[in-house]
Amino acid sequence: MTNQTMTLDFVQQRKPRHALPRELYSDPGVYREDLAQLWHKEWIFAGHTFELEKPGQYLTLQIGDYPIAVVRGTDGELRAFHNSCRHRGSKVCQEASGKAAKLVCPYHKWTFDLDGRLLFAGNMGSDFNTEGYGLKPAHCEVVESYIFVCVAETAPDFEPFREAVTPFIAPHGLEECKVAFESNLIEKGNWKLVFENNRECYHCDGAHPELMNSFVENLSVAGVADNEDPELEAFWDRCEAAGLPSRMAMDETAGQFRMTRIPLSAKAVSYTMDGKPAVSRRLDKSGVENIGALLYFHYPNTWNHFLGDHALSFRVLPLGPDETLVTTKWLVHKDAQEGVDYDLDHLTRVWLSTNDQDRKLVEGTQAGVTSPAYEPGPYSELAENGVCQFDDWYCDTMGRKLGG
Ligand code: 3BY
Ligand code: FES
Ligand code: FE
Repeated sequence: MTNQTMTLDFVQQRKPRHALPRELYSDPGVYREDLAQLWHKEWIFAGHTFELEKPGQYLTLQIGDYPIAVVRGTDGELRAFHNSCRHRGSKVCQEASGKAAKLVCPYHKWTFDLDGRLLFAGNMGSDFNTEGYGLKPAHCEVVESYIFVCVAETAPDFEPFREAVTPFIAPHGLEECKVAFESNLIEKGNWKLVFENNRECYHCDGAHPELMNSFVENLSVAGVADNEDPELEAFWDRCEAAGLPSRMAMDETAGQFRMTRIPLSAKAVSYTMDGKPAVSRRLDKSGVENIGALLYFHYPNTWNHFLGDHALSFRVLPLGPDETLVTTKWLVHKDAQEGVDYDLDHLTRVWLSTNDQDRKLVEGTQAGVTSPAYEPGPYSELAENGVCQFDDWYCDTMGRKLGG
């Protein structure tokens, strides 16, 4: 059986409103298909434009099999390249991020311009033509500071997502941001367990004491409760009147992305231990003090929170069938000074704790679903519709791509 037919089999075996069959979380052949059909084909969030402000600044990431470098050119353009030298294949940019006048391969010093052209290759003889040996480009799009990369030959249409997400993020002033702190967490679990865990807060009361100071799960926001919630409606009206789109918008085609604004708990305006702002300099210009949290996700690799005083971006990258890298960035106004406008511990405590608690939950689940005795259990009608929506997206998308 090929990886394709095996993966399609397991996708079709999935019981509606139940967790996925074990193999979808652990089988190396399924993992290869996840890479082939999703990670090597979809738009993947790489980082933010404000991390690459100056010409020559670059960041690198690994998208499945593909090492990628995103580089700011001398012309101000951002470009994504396959980070594989056209001589004998060495990674050209070896650091997670950096700045260089030219991209010099560390192996035999082939030297590439910031736009990818090969400028210099020593000892190659006088009739060696550098043309045709430039770094191979990958697709690259930017929306409201979010850099997305696609390694497929033909990329999916980026425009529907751009159109939907722009009005939500634009008022949050992301172009005026900097990264105050970054954490990189390796979770010993399949990437789908990482995302499933993010799509529910059924576990939050028991697992996230720090987050629960400010976060309340609102089932109406999750799209579960049929009855209208007058308080939520009033909150949305107030935010929208101040120019902040808030009512949930879901990708109607495939359910690949969603935006919604949620109120925080009564006395909280930020994800801090005391609920007070972590940063004195605000990001948005709405003039409304309590704007809750704007949440947006884009499958398969990012979820985000935008608050009045700071924002958080999360990037998921698979490292293997049972290993996933989660990168979290705490974004603050670029003029905010550490120690003056914010205290790093006050800013990061809640999500550093929450991420680590989630890591343990994911790792425990990976260990449990690998058991031959594991049987996919039912999702809560009330509290697990988000997880179910993620699994539906995964199974529908894989089914469609594998011709099921
Ligand atoms: O990011 C979300 O969608 C929220 C935050 C915590 C859990 N989850 C439901
Ligand atoms: Fe890059 Fe040789 S592999 S210069
Ligand atoms: Fe959690």
